Amino acid sequence: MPSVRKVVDKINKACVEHNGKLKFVEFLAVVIEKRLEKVDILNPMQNEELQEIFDMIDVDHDGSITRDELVKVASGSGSGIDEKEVLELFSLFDTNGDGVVNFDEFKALM
Ligand SMILES: [Ca+2]
Ligand SMILES: [Ca+2]
Repeated sequence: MPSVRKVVDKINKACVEHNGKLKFVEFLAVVIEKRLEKVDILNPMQNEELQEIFDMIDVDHDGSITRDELVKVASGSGSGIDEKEVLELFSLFDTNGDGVVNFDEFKALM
């Protein structure tokens, strides 16, 4: 998926520009790298931290992340990711393909 690689570059650039304050964007980059490169994460995030990020994306707090929510948060994060790219990323998150990402799926990404 070469376009996803491009998204990772964008995200990494955004992280540098925002001085590492974009926790969610940083998380995205880690997950994508792991899924695409099959690398082990040296410092996986703790449950608490993951929950914090999950809640950030789960705007209506119904316990699952929809495409719309991810698009809203990702495109509002200053990362420069556009909607099409977010939708591509969504399929990496939604491992069982039911159209939403729950916390178990989210956790399993780490
Ligand atoms: Ca939700
Ligand atoms: Ca799912």
